[in-house]
Amino acid sequence: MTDISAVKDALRRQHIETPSWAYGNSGTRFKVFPQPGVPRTPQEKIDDAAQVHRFTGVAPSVALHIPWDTVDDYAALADYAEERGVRVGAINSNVFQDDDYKLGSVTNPDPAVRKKALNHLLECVDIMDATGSRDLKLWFSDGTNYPGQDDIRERQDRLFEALQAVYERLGDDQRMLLEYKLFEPAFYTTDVPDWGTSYAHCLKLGPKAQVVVDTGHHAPGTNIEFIVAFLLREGKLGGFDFNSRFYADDDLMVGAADPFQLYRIMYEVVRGGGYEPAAGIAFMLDQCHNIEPKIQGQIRSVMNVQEATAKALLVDADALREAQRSGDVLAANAVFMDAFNTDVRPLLAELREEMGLHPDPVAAYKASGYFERIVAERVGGTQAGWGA
Ligand code: LRH
Ligand code: MN
Ligand code: MN
Repeated sequence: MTDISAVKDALRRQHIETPSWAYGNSGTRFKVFPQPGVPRTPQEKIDDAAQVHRFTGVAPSVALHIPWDTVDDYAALADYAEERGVRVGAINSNVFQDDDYKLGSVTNPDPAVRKKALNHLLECVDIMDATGSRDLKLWFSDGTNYPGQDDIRERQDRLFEALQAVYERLGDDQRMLLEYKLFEPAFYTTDVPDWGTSYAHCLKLGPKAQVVVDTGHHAPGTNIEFIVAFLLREGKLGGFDFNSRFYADDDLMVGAADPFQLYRIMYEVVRGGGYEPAAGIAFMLDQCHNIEPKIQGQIRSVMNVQEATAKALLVDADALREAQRSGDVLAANAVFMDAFNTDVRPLLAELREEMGLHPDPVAAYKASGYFERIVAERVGGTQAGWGA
C-alpha cells in the first residue's frame, strides 16, 4: 500500500522550471505566428513565469537563454525575479545563431571561431555568478552535413578542449549540463548526438559535469526511461528538458504526445532516488507554444508533469518487487499499470487546495484577467529567438 500523505508531501515540494523562451513568439522555419501580449523584455518573461508559479505552486524558477535574455545587470534581474516570487534557474548558452558558427562553434575548424564560442560559454558562467544559478546548460548545434566535410575525431578533441575550459571556470556549487541531440541542424554528423557521447565527456570532466536528457532529442522508438535509469544509477543524470515529440524535435507540450512514456520516465526517476532533492536533478521544460496561448500552455505542461509524477509515486513498490522477485510477469505489469491508470486529478486538486491554490490552475489563470491585461499593455512583443 502506498502512503498517500507521503505522496502528497513529495508532490508539494515538486520543482519544475519553466523556460523564458516559451513565453515569447515562436514558430517553425516556415512561419512564426505572433501572439498578442507576448513579453517584450526578459523582465516581462519573468512576470509570465511568475504567473505559472502563482497558479501551480510548483514552478518557482525560470531558465534564461543568452543572448535572448541579455540585460545590463543580471544581479538586478535575479532580484526582479525574487520580488515576483520566482528565481532565475539554469543559464542556457547559445552558440548556434551567429554567422561565424556556420561550420560549428566549439568544434569549428577555425581556432578564432572556437575562441569566440568559448568566450560566450565563459560569459554564461559570469552570468551564473551574478544570478546565483547552479546550472549551465550546454547544447551545441555543431556537426557536419556531408561525409568528409571535417574530421570527426578532431571535432571531438576540440569539443573536449572547450568543455574542459568551462569546467575549470565553474564555481564549487555550479554544474554544467551537457545536452545531446540526434540531429538538426546538422544532418550528417552531430558532435554530441547521444547520451553516450555526452556521458563519456562528462565522465572525463568530473563530478560537476552531468548529462541532460531532452525528451525530444532521440530517434523514434528510443527507450528514454532506460537512459534515465542508467544515468541515474551512474550518478550522471543532471536534469531534463521536457517536451513532447511526434516526429523530431517538435517541442510540444510535455505529456501531450505520450503520457505513458512520461510516466515511465518519472517512475525511473522515483525508483532511482532522482526525485529526492539531494539528487539535484533539474526538471526543466523546453517547449515552444507556436499556436496555443503560452502561459496556459506552460501551466498545462506543469500539470502534465505533476500528473505523471503523482502516478509514479503511487506505484505500490512492495507489490511490484514481490511480483518481480517471484517472476510473475503479469502481476508486475498489472501493478505498474494500476498506478498509471489511476486518475490522480482529484488528488492533485486536493493538494492544491491544501497549498492555498485554486484546484484548477487553468481556470484560475483565465479568471485572473492577467491575459487581458498583458494584451492591452504589451505592444510589439519579441520572438523567442528563432529566426529573430
Ligand atoms: C536544442 C534545444 C536546446 C536549446 C533549446 C532552445 O534543440 O533543445 O536545449 O537551448 O532547444
Ligand atoms: Mn533542449
Ligand atoms: Mn531541442
